[in-house]
Amino acid sequence: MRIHSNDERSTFVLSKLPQYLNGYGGRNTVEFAPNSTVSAVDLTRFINVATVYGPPSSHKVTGNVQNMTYVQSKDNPAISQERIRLQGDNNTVIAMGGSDIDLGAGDSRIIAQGIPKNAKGGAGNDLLSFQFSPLQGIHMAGNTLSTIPATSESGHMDGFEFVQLSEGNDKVEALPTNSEIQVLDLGGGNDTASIIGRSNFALLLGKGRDSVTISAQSTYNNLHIYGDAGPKRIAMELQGQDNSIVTRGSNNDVRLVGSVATDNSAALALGGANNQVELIGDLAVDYHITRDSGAGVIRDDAKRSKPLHVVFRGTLTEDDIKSTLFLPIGTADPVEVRFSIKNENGAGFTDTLTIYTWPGANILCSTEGDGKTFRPN
Ligand SMILES: [Ca+2]
Repeated sequence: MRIHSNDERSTFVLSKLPQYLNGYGGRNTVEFAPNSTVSAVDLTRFINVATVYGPPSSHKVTGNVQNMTYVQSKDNPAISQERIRLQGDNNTVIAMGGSDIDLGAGDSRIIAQGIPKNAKGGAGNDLLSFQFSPLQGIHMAGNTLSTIPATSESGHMDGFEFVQLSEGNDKVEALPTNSEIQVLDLGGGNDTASIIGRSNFALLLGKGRDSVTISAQSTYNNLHIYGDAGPKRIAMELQGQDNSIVTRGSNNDVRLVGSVATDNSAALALGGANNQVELIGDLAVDYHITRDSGAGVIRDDAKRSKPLHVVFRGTLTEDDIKSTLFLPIGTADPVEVRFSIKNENGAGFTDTLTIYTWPGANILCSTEGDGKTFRPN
């Protein structure tokens, strides 16, 4: 059987697999009829077809295709046994839970509706997305995936550089230290993440009231956390260098704990006002602050010998900064260093950063506006 169509947007409803089907122009769709008994689908038989809805009885899907979306049939529970083996770039598989998918070479994605039994990204940059999944939470231990709360649903994943969660309130635990994940995107919503730190990794918190714990099982560097609007509560155990936390909303609560095993460093740029930072142990911190940052507080536990570097960003110059030092009254009291930033119209100082630290603490300041470096007095 050979089928040709000249329509811009055609839908072909098939009961059997054609020798080939060419949709020509437009974005064409292939569907299999509910009574179709096709058990193996070769996607290369569909030319100029953007989307294929799988047959209800399929067990095997293959093809070296590009820019194609394959949607698993929802109607047949046997579909959870489906084996999908693709090659090529920019393909999308919309998969029900339990499926067995290998995206092969090329950059492609799985939009998962549940935990896949087996998901392989293969070579290229691949995305495993739970953006539209009804799951409340995902647990990743090694390369094993399971649900939170725990059910019998579990699966295997590897070869995914990007993992994406939903716009709802997600929960994610652990992170496979032996996987290729570079970016974990929690999406919007009030998310909770408990993650083992790994190098060259970005955690995107999106909007919402998120709560994150990063623990260290071994040294890691270049772990970066980005938060959009909404208060973030972040506890991070550092064991390595060049890590960072950047947020855009106010009322963040950040706790950094430095491991004794390594030199530790992190840069903080917390958006908005009323940020609370706690520094535990020996770690170098660059704290970035801008005008209109409101009040912020840094509490230092005194064990740190590495510098705390306050970087005044934007047009701020040394003349815009006033520092005040309050010496401790009792031996158990901290030194208080308070920075105030001059208003834009020059009428007084308002936005303040208060640092509670200890005598001898290494505090350094610099301004972007005039490029000066100074110490508080
Ligand atoms: Ca989310």
